[in-house]
Amino acid sequence: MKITTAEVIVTCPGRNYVTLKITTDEGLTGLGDATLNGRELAVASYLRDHVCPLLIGRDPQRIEDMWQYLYRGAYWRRGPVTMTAISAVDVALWDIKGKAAGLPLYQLLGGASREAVTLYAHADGRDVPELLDRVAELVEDGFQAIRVQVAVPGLDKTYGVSGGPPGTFYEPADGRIPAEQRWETGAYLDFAPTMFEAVRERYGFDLHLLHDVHNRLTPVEAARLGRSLESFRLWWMEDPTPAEDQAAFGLIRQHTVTPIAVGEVFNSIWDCRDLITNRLIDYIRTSVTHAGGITHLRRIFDLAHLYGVRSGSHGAGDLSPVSLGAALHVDLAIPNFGIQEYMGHAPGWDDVFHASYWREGGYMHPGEDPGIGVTLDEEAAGRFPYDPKSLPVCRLRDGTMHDW
Ligand code: KDG
Ligand code: MG
Repeated sequence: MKITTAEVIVTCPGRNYVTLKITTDEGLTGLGDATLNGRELAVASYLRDHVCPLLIGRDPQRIEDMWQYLYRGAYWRRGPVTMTAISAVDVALWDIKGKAAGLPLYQLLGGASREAVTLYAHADGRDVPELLDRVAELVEDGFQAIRVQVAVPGLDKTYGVSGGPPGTFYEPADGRIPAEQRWETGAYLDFAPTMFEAVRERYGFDLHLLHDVHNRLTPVEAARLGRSLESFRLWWMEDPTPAEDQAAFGLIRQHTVTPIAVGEVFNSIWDCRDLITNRLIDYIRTSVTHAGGITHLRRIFDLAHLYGVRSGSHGAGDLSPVSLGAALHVDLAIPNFGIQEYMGHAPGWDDVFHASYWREGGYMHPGEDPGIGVTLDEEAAGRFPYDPKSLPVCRLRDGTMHDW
């Protein structure tokens, strides 16, 4: 079998998505998600200009060799743009392999280790009563694990708060130029326990609660937050500090037993290694789209398994349905699956993408179609042209740049 074409499709059915489509001389096609939110065209160019020409004529069945060829073969390697491009090729080749075998991908990964994939959904509120209403809707819908985010009183905008119904798409902001948000750590640290207190008071401890700090704290502030939330028994506290400084997690760990999840911006096993092997985190958030595709993500999860760390893949709405489909196959197969983020996709996504995956309450399954089970209607994709957007940036009250 040989690759005959490799095309990049950029479309915006509610959000911008970049999809790689690989076709073979046997008429099989495979899709991979190449979306890097707010930097979509950088990956599209990396693929079109530097990667696609290398694929033509190669054997799509040699997935591991292709991965090594694109990773080791590039002197300027790693980084989000390169690794998102490699991920897309890898996922598209697994899609082809599944179709060639006539099997859903999870069967090629060793078969199902569970009946379905447990999800966590997003609830947010402009205040605590609004959060409680959103949580109620999700509980009604069957979710047993919910990420909760509430606007910090006194701040104009808080990360993760849309004020809309569950799954509302609050990022990116308005256009090419990033919106600027203000941040006040003290107000957040004082306020955070009150939202968990309210949810626990209403729902007791049957519901799993998660929270994304989104890199806003210093290590000692994160330690204080983790400790202040211990009695609410979170499933995890995500990205408490920016993960460039990995030794910081040792400090957080010394002070709190609130579980920690990190890694949605990681691109390779090298980013994850120290946090995993030093047992500084409990969940690794790497995704099939940004951490080298199925081939590399499995390697990360295998390492994590040795150290009792479980998966908790990033699944925000800026990762495409192709990404979600691929993630569900991995989630179903690996031994150390933890939880899968589920945000859903903007209304209209299914005009462009068709998926065999299905959801029942708080569970999903990738379906039984051969390969990944997600297809793209190119004619429909053409009706939703690229719409340039940027993620916001964040400053402290005095104007100092901070982490968003
Ligand atoms: O593109 C950035 C988003 O995917 C990110 O802000 C969402 O942190 C996020 C999450 O946990 O879903
Ligand atoms: Mg996050």
